[in-house]
Amino acid sequence: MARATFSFPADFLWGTATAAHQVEGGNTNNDWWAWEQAGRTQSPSGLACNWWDLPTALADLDRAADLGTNAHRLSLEWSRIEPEPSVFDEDAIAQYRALLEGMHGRGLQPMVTLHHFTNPRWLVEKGDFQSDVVVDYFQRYTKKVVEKLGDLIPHWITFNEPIVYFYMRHMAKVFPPPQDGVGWAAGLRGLRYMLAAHAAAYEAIKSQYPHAQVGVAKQFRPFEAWPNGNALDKWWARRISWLFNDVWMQAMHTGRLGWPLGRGRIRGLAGTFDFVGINYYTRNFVRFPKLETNQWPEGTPLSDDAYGEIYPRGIYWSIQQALSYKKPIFITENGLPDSDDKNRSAFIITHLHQIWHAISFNYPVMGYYHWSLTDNFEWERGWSQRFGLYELNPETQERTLRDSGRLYGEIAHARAITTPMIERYAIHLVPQLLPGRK
Ligand code: IFM
Repeated sequence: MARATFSFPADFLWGTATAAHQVEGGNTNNDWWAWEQAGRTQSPSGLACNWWDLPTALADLDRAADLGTNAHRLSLEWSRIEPEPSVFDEDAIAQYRALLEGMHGRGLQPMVTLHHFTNPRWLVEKGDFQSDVVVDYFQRYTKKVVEKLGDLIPHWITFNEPIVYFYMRHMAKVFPPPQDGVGWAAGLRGLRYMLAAHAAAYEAIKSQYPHAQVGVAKQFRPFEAWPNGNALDKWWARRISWLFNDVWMQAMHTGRLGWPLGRGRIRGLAGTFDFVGINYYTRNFVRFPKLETNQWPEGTPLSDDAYGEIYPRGIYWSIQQALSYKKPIFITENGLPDSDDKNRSAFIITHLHQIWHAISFNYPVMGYYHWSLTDNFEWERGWSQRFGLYELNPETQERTLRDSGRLYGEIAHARAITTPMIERYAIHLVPQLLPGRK
């Protein structure tokens, strides 16, 4: 049988993704640091990947460029840029400028996230997303970033995974809480202020850089009723799916609040996204009346730590969900914890194959950012999960390219998945991806 090559468009962006608190280290001025010191994470972030040391960060960007990637997504740490209310740290901003220039110099197009799960401590004291003051503060922080760094940023993400943030803070209670408390009602209030803050940031960016592309990194996830579930389980799965996948997107799309956010409109919110950012990891099975089950039917392929099911078809499903917004689509995160690197190569091939399939139907998927470049600090899970294309030893700071990292590099260089790659890195996929090949 002839060799198959799954080719991607020449202008497709091949990237990796990181977030400030997960890589920088020494972020003492935000709510996570305090949470870690209180023993609420499996281990503290510590020095993380030492990215606040500029040469170390640039050396990792060299590694990203060596892989053949041409894009990188990172986030800015608000508590470094604005360490006290309305006091901006010009040195910190200059360091981010050097980092972004370093990306351009290496041929890596920046995608920059303004808020990735962390809040300055002073903002927490003011009630963070429980208080309307957050909208003005977030807009002022954004304006400062736009003024100082906007010329270097073609793609912006205002918020990372707002619904995950809501769930982890207010329902699972494993992320640092707002001072005024957690729970369903507080969480929904927080989401409304996040939507308003997103709209304010969108306006701040677009008024200075009308051609900048602005979006949200929204986690998408299929929720299905447990196999053999009854009608109530199926109804419940649809409700959870609506809450997780649609509520935020619909609000941003229409500017109107629907169940369960409330009623009415948020001024300036409608249509405030130029692309859909999809973070995709896994699928869940649910049973009424639980919000999420960390259980899977017998035989389900799982990643380390039962972080989630390995379900490549779900990325295709997510792309289909995003299509209804009629905007370009970026896969802003996708990856898995796999410390022995036993599943990551097949994971990368099968997920990219699903994206290739979507592109072959002219679905507008413009780029893919693998989570993550190196192992990093994984929030409440500390250092227990390893998502890196590069293995990182947090004690010695030594980096080692994993086989799956080598594969991702070969794919990014070739702009394609080829038959020899499949045979070399994940031979068991041959019958599925190359039927008929001996
Ligand atoms: O590390 C996180 C990231 O911060 C948000 N999306 C999921 C990743 C893996 O857990």
